[in-house]
Amino acid sequence: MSKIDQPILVSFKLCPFVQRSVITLLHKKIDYTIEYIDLAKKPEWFLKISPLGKVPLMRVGEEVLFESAVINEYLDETNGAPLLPQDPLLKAQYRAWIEFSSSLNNAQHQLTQARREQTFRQIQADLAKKLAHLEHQVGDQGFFAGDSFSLVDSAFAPFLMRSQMLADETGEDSLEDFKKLCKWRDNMLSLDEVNKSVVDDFTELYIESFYERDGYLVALSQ
Ligand SMILES: N[C@@H](CCC(=O)N[C@@H](CS)C(=O)NCC(=O)O)C(=O)O
Repeated sequence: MSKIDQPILVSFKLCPFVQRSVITLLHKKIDYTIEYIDLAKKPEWFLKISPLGKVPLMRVGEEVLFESAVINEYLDETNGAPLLPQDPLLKAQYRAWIEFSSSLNNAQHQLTQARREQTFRQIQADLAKKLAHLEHQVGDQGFFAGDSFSLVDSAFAPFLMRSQMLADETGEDSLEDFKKLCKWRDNMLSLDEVNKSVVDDFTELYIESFYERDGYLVALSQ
């Protein structure tokens, strides 16, 4: 594929939604170009083509795609073996869990931003309820379902990766009561497409982002 035909992923280094698309691109061995922007200073050209002003955004020739779940389905449908089931009911359920994963990304982000202990603990308790639903749903072989990778795995892997980093940094692991989720996380973190889906200094950047915020997590880390 010539460089001109490659999809261009417009990105932000810390964004878990961007990371989902990178995982899918890597898993499917699709050549792509990545272009980072500063979300605090969104460039004019980006604002012109991004209806929500959010990343990821994917340029395919003259066309623009937005929303990570949609980008991932496009990548899936146009490259290799499908990562969603064919059965309409099962496929709808997978899509529902992909949507659910977004709420975990948001809760995790709020955890890193909470300033007061009370707010932090409330977000943590809400997150634990969501994780209990997920534990009930997820398979026991290190993938969302069965023994193979699906778009649900790319959707959750960024959350799982960050949960490990937060546990390492603070000593509090939001997944500790959930055996299958821990197994899923371990397996996701052993995959090349997951490990290579972030920049080399991602851990430092991620940890730095919540130290900059100086929220309750910082107190926990000390
Ligand atoms: N539902 C969107 C969420 C994307 C999203 O929230 N991206 C964040 C960065 S992680 C963003 O671009 N925020 C910029 C803003 O809201 O101004 C998706 O799945 O692509």
